[in-house]
Amino acid sequence: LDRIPHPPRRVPWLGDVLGVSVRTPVQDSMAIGRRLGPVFRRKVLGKEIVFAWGADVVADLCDESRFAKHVGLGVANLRPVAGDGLFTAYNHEPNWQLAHDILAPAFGRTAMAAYHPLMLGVARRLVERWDASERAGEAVDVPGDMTRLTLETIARTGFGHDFGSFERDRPHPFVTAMVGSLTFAQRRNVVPPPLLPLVLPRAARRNAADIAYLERTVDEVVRARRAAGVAGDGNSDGDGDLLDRMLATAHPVTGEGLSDENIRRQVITFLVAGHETTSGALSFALHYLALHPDIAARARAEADRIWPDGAEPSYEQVAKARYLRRVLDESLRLWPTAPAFSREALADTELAGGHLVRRGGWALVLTLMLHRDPAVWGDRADDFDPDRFLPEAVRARPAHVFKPFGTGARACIGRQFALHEAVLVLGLLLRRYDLHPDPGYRLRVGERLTLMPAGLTLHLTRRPDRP
Ligand code: MNH
Repeated sequence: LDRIPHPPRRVPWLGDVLGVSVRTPVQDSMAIGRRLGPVFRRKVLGKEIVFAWGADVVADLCDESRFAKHVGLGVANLRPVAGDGLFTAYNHEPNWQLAHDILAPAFGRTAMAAYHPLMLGVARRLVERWDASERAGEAVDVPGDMTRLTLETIARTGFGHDFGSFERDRPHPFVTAMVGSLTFAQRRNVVPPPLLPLVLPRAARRNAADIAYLERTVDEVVRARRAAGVAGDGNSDGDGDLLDRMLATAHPVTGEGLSDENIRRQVITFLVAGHETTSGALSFALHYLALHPDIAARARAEADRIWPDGAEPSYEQVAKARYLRRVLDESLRLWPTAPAFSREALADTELAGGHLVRRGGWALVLTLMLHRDPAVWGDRADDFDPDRFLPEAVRARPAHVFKPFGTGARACIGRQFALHEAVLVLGLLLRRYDLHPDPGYRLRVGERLTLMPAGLTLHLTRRPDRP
């Protein structure tokens, strides 16, 4: 540990607090990491945290034979909300494997094809809203509207629930409560938990109320489904949506099902994880498309080619939008909306650069910086260029340098869901509108464990030749 560089001025007791911002911890770490190099440490309240972003070190940390997910920092701080739900479960908790086995088929091809018409239906609601803004000559609130879209999408496809986000002027209280508890979880990294009620009494009370609201909401969703009748026959490849599977499916081998308390944690997990990061990814992509008309034109030409005459995209056609997918990948490279993940050593081992790690020792992978490592991405790594994801360019790069969805057994279960939804929506929007940036807007990235372009608005004009 002694060989790993840390910021020069350490304050007794508090550690490396100089220059630390509670609001943007990941972007702060990026600034520090640029100075200190591919592996560095920061001491926060007596806890030494090792950060890694160099491609060779991260490749080691992604080696599943030596490392596994570590539930630490922000993820651990979400345990009061998400408990042993899939995202926050410890590797050794039996509910992780059980829920993974029961829910994985909900993200297979057959299930995804069934979500497609529901996703289209939600996208139509967004288009109605954007049409109205366009007619009124008003700018659209991109993160706000992408959050409406992605929340409705996961709620309807996964749970048959309608939050009515498009009928509301303000965010749904579920979103407000979620943002509150994510922000609080982020703050808990810099205030020791026992002190929280003392230092932030109002925030701690607010957080308890937020969690209670999230729980009441999901309990109501589950109650309504039980009352309406659960589909499926207890067979893991049976039909039904995510909630049906949670309620009715028994494990294919053991016959075990999820407990009521665990289902509550899974529903919160999926409603949050299933929309927040996709919303950010879509928002960043729209930001870059508006700034780069040439790239938008190429993406639009592809959308026009795949879906001519204003026809509605079919499930299979979405996967054919390779350029749109590259736009999305490039947005997730520059701003991976889940900007970090942690890995712990399964046994004593050594990292590239000669750093020894003890069994149980862990490091935070700064995906945000890995994705800009000049050794991999060149000296123009901060520029937006979707052609970095041309197949031959991808093949020329080493493995483990692009990790927006994490890695290994605990990587994102919703990856295909997010990519399908995002490509579909970007295609529909580009086909219908020209996007114009607000000339006064400078990208500001807000953090609440996840990343979001703060205050992003766009002006729209309908394309004249499009129905
Ligand atoms: Mn998602 C895990 C990023 C969309 C549900 N997700 C992860 C991890 C990352 C991630 C990174 C791994 C975290 C870690 O190692 O600690 N997820 C994303 C991004 C998007 C995304 C960038 C969109 C873009 N995620 C989605 C969607 C869903 C979802 C959509 C659900 C429909 N994600 C999850 C779940 C996990 C997860 C559940 C936990 C999986 C596990 O540990 O088994």
